[in-house]
Amino acid sequence: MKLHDLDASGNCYKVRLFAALANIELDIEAVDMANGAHKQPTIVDLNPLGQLPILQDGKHVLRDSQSILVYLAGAYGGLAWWPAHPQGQAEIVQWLASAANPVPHLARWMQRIEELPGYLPKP
Ligand SMILES: N[C@@H](CCC(=O)N[C@@H](CS)C(=O)NCC(=O)O)C(=O)O
Repeated sequence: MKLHDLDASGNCYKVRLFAALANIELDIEAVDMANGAHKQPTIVDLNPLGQLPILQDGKHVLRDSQSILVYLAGAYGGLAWWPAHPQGQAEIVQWLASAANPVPHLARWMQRIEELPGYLPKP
């Protein structure tokens, strides 16, 4: 199973971290993003967005870190990582959605917390 990867990428790191935790072996293929390799046909044919990570499992190609995490957990992680019941699955997707865009989410949470009376001291 091949992961088209960028060492410095947080989205790629999520996938590498989970694979390590769940003992899933990945063949890591470094993509030379600094020289534009992610916009070349080798990558764009797999992901028209020209973004990393991309997972290739045989003929199966996935192009988003959240979907790759769900796939790895469901296909290889076992029940410890991907429960059988919809409630547990939905809770996992809920956290993946929150983590998908951490900076805007964090800004919104901070704004809401500030609006709660007495929660934070006013400067
Ligand atoms: N939603 C995607 C975002 C992927 C993404 O933004 N990847 C960055 C590296 S962290 C990238 O490839 N950027 C290059 C570009 O957008 O041209 C995911 O979660 O995998």
